[in-house]
Amino acid sequence: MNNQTFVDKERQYGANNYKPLPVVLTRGEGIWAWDTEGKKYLDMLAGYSAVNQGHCHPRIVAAAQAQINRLTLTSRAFHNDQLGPFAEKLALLTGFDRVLPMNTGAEAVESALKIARKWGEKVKGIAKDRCKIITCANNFHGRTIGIISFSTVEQYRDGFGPLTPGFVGVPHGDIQAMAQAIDADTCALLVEPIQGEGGVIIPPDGYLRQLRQLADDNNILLIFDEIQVGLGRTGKMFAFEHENVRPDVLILAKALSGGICPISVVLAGEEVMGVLNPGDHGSTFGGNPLACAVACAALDVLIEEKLPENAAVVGAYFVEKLRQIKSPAIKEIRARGLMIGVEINPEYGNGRIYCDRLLEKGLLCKETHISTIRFTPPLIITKEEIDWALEQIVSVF
Ligand code: PXG
Repeated sequence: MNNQTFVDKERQYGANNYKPLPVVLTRGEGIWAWDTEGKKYLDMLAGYSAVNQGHCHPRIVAAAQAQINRLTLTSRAFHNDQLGPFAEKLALLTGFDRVLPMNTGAEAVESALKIARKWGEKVKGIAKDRCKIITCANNFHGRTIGIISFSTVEQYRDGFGPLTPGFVGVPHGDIQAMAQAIDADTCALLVEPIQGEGGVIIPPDGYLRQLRQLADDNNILLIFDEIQVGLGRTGKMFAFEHENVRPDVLILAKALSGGICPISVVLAGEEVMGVLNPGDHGSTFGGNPLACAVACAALDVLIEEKLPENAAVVGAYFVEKLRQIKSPAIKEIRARGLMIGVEINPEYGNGRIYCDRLLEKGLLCKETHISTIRFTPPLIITKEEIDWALEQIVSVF
């Protein structure tokens, strides 16, 4: 069967909630992926940063294979011998006391919101059903009804009401607006340290530190969603390290499994996670031994292969070369590590047109918010491979 056969089957039988580029992938290895007709592509999207370790990393695959032959799911009705060691590894890596395992990013965000509200009521003493959480305009935290209730993208909300109350939005990067939105019922601030899906939007220097201060001054939890920017992407293991601050609650997903299976976590200190008691929250697949074994290997690869460090070095090189491209089509380049956004000048077409051309040249890219192309390859990429990608990018621009 050729590419078109698979496209047609998806169109006929699948829900129509995506508009993929016309490529059908069948195999991946490292930074490369192949379509069903044998054409090879450099993956510049890396599963929206889920594949930071590269496709089918041999060490993570081996961990998955070993575990899949032994035990895959126990439910949390019983203990398993993978969850404890995984939680320990992550707690030691991040410095948080406790780990709540879930599956998708959106589930972990929902879980963090629940924890923050319960902390607000039971610890801070906010009246029942009064807790308020402040979020940022242009955010992306997932697709559940709770989360779309504070999205500022009309399409994500339209038709899905009634939406959930209890959220207040302020512009991302505007500390004054954040300060003004706080009142006695505020239990948490939910922020992406860099907005990914929002178009690689980097807040002003000092913003994260100012958020920390605001949260401390007002007895409010600071929650960072590092689902997309965490785990090495920005040149540090976590994006908050760029400003030497720590959130009270950290949410991770995507690259936690290197793209092999869904696994997400909420991390917090004892006094915050301590609000959860048996029966308060859960998930059939959350903390399953297969995902935990995979995540342990995926974390080992990030650390031992020094992928955050590589993202810093190769990312700086990539951006320097991108900035040398003299094209009126490029409006702005925003980047940190290997989290790179190239905004297209609207007079020169939308991002999709460029992604279609880059696809022909062998680069898998996806636009976000119409005008921004993300270059977020696996963090294992080398300068030589970047040079090849640059030749293709230059020829398109
Ligand atoms: N937070 C951030 C910062 C994200 O980038 C999520 C939460 C939600 O994760 P899950 O695992 O529930 O998708 C994301 C996801 C898509 C898509 O196709 C998702 C993301 C980016 C681009 C496309 O739904 N990010």
